[in-house]
Amino acid sequence: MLTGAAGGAAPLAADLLLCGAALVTAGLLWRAGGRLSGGLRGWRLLSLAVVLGLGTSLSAGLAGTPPVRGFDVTGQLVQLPAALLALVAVLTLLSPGHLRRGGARLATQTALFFCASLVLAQVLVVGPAMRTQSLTGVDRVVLEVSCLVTASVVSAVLLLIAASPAPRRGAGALLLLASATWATTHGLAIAGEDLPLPALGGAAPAGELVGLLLLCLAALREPGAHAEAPPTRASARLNVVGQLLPHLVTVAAGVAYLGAPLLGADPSPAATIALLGCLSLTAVHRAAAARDEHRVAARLRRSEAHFRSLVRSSSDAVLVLDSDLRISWAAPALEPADGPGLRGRLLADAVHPEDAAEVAAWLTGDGPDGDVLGLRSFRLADRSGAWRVFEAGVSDLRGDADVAALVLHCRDVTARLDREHELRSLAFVDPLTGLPNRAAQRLALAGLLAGGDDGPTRAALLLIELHGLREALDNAGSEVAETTLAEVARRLRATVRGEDQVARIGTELFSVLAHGTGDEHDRLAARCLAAIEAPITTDAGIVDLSGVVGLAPLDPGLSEGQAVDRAELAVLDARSAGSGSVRRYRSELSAARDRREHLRADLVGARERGELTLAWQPIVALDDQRVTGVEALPRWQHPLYGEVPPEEFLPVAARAGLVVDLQRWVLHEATAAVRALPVGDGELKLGVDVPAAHLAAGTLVGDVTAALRDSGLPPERLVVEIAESALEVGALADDVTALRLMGVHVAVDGFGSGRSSLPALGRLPVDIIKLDRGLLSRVDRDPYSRAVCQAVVALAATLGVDVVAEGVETTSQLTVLRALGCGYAQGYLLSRPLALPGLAQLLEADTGRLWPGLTGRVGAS
Ligand code: G
Ligand code: MN
Repeated sequence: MLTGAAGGAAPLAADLLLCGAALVTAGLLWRAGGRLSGGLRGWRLLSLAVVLGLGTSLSAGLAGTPPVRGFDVTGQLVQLPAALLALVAVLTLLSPGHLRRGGARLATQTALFFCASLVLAQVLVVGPAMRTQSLTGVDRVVLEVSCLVTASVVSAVLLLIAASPAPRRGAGALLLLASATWATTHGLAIAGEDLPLPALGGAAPAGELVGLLLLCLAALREPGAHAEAPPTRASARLNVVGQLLPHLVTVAAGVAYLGAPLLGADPSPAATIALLGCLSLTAVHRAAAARDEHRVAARLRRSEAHFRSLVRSSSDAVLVLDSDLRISWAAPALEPADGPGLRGRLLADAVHPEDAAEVAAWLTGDGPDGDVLGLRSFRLADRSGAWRVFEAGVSDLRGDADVAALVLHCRDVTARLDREHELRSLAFVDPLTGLPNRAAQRLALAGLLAGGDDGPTRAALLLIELHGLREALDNAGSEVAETTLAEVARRLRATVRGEDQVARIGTELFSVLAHGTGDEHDRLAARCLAAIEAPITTDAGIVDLSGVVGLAPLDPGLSEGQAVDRAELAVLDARSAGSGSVRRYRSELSAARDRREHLRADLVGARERGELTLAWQPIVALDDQRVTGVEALPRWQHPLYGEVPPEEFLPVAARAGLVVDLQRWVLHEATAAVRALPVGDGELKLGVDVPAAHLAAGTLVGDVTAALRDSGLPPERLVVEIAESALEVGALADDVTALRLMGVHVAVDGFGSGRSSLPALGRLPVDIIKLDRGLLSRVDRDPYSRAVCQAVVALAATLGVDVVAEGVETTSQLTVLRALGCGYAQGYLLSRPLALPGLAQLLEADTGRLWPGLTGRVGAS
């Protein structure tokens, strides 16, 4: 390893440098070995080999071996152990798995390299050495062995490139360079004698140094634990170089062998044998390679067949398109049985003509970057020529050099679309009756309206509301109700014309889209009612239904929503007219509804805007003709509609949730006003209506208390007037009792207007009865009314309850009431509701007396 040159300062420096370099190299190699996990310790053996080479060279140098240029048997011998150790080290680095996989090809390739190296060694080193130094005996043997070992080391290193994990090939290549440098330096040292090169003296240490440097680099390139990383482009290239090298070296060997005679040297027999070995190994290598290629080709064919059969059997049919969007391959599932196949056709020509443009646009890239993206559907003809719908996704493999195609993965979705269509049609059917449902009715209606005016025959929308179904359900159960509904559907269907649509659009609501002229619709509506009202026989007995019909002609220009709205208004109108009614839509219905809606909107803030006032109607005691009480009546002066009566706006307020607010205002305003009235003995009572909605809100007691507290009006002067129907609600009795305990009087308002019964009178928690206007209207002419009034008055007297007659309009009514013994009266005959100043004036005039004869005088004065 060392130059072995002793004496002189320069060679000593070179030796020292080499020693240092060898030690550093050994250290790096040792460290590289440490990075390997497991048993592989090749790098450490290599490190030992370097140290061993250095040691033997040093000891040989110290022993005083003369510095000989040319073959030095001792020098060769001392280096042999280190070289053998290096061989073992490199072999240890090889991966057995890769060696096995390399098979015969790797073996012959390595043997070829070995033989070619031997030829080169024979021709370039042994030949000249023999010629110039005429070596014999032991020297010759040592030289040959030395050549063999060197060739073995270099061949083993070549194996390291060909048969080790990809990441280690880089280190292997550097190792190969190092070993080649070492072998060349070695060869030059032996054969150099013969060469006329003066610079050779310095070449040996330089070569050694370069070799060590390459070893260092190889140690640094050792990938350690990352040896299993996937191959890179560089490692693949090294693999090719590794396979080519044996052949290149063989060529070099052949050239050297043939060129030697030209230089006047005969190749040795050993060289000839080695060259023949090379030639035969080349043949063997070719055979091994051919066998491998055959095996690979067969495997490729098998896997291709495997994937082809997978594609064939997959339900996802594949189309492969070339760059012109021409079909270069189509899965058999897509190919029609006869006619022109798909292959070779443009996809846009093969699909349904209506889909062609979209497909072409898609495949020419409508993605953001001109990419072909997403799913598209198109139709392709099947074997029988029928169009089937395919949903296709695309893989753009045009950038992949091996494929260079667009691959469409198509799925036949025809069956799914059929199913969806079926489902969609289910969504338009009422499952119970089989009639079209609301959605279908809307569609048909929209269709009719879009059809425009068809002259004198104009369609109409009939809404038919069933009455009595709920009772049937409660009495006989859902099965009977369902049978009944199905029967109604059948009858209605049989009643209308063929082109008319009967639909069930609600639980108890049917609709008919009827064609025909004006009064035909009315007759149809009557026939529908008759069909419903005919008794329906079920398992549970006979079901009697009735109903109402709302009818809205489909005037031109109506929207679908407006038509339905009109028919609904007509139904409401028919409903209020009672079962068995048919009502046509009239514009007044819309006007009334619009008015309700306007009132509802305008009621908010009406009080703040000062539109609400109170009117006061006196109540007169019939015995002394004095005003003993007054009823405060809310009035709404609407800016557009004028005076709106409470009968109209109270229900609106109830629906808008404004009742409590309104009532609080009435209570406060009325109590304060009455408190301020200049009434001498303060006997005047104040009546205030309390609607059912206020009672239901549960705030009545609190509201009354607050009003009395704020105004200072004594509770006994307040009369809360509650409708008879509201009083009967048991849950509210507590509030009424509480009011009476406070001292507030409670009156039943409008007694005798509805379902009043005399026996109930005793149970109502009241101290005043206000006889209804309706009952009084005929009291002077109808003995029956008079008898009822008489009975009420008599009963009230027994119970200790006062009776006020409401709505007294004639003197004869008044006369009768007096005769019956009724205590109090209120009505237009005595006084219309007055504004507060009018009331105050009335109370002052005639010392509070009010009578028909006097009224004239009040008005006159
Ligand atoms: O039952 P109630 O107290 O709510 O009745 C009061 C309503 O009756 C008030 O709106 C009032 O204008 C009205 N009214 C009062 N006296 C008469 C009358 O003599 N004839 C008619 N038709 N209505 C009256
Ligand atoms: Mn009243």
